[in-house]
Amino acid sequence: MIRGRPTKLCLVFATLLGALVLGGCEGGQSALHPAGRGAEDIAQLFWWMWSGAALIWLAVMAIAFYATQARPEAHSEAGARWLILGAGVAFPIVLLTVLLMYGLAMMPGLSATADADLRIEVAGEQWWWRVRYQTEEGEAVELANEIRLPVGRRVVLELSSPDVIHSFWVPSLGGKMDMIPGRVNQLLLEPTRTGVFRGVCAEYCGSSHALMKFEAVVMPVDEFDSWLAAQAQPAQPPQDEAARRGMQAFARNGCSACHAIRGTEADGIMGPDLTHVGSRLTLAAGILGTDVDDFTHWIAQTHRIKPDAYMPAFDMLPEQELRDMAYYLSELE
Ligand code: HEC
Ligand SMILES: [Cu+2]
Repeated sequence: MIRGRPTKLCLVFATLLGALVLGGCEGGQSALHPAGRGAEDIAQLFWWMWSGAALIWLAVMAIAFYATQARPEAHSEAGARWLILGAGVAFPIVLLTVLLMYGLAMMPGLSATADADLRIEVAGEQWWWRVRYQTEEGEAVELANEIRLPVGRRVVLELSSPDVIHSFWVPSLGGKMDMIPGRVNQLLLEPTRTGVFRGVCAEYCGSSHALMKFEAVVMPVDEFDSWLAAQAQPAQPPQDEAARRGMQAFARNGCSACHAIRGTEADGIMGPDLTHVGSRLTLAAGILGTDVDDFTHWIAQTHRIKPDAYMPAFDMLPEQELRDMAYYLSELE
């Protein structure tokens, strides 16, 4: 009676913990809800390993129960030796070899990057993602913190970094790959369904490492093509007086030293390309939305939002000037 209670408590606790942990796996950032070929393979490997571990755990518990409760008297030494040799040496060797083979056999498929339908360069910056598409006309389209992919196509990401090591990971779409200065690592993604999936930096890269996310948007092929064609266009000129004031303030305050807006004088390369920044899903690498308030907030409170970001905060500017710039940028769709 008394023996039973802690076991029951443990069970309840384990179930609750399990529910909590698995509950965190819902949504667009889950390796257990794969939306890409690589992620499917990896999830399958995970479930094999999980089920195997669960079975072995149950067997060990059963043997322990048998030896301590069901037949607590002394067991023969010969029997114990066989158990150790069989279950402790032979069984793990066989099982781990099988698992290793299974895992190794999976690797060529995950890293076959030769025949890609599309190549996208992605650089890990401190603390955002520079994304570059090479269009057929030869002009590069650059954007930030958003990677759009056509569903069902083999896309190879060419991953690099100008300074420190980052790690690129969209759990729902595929495996994780480091971005290492001086190298280009290739990662194959083959999305199998449309949707918006969350990506993160999975390697500590400095103070704002945790504020470095992005959206991977998987679209139907024709929608993807028209999206890319729209992104290749230069920025639309200001449509009204407030936007014109915003554009002038942008030039006057030196924003163009770091930011490019194709079709205008702004051609800085240190920060994100802002040509179509108003069309993006997030600002500042998944931290803010993209309405006028978000832009104003970012431009004035840069370091409150993202400590140590390589952009000066402009909180000394008059409110109206900030809002004009914010409005101008939010209209760049
Ligand atoms: C010294 C270079 C520098 C200057 C000057 C600068 N920025 Fe930035 N800006 C950056 C960097 C770097 C980032 C990326 C920060 C991050 O997310 O970590 C950034 C991000 C942004 C973003 C978010 C873009 C995105 O896609 O997430 C906006 C909007 C922006 N800057 C507007 C401005 C405006 C407006 C000015 C002028 C008032 C300005 N910046 C001046 C370097 C600069
Ligand atoms: Cu990083």
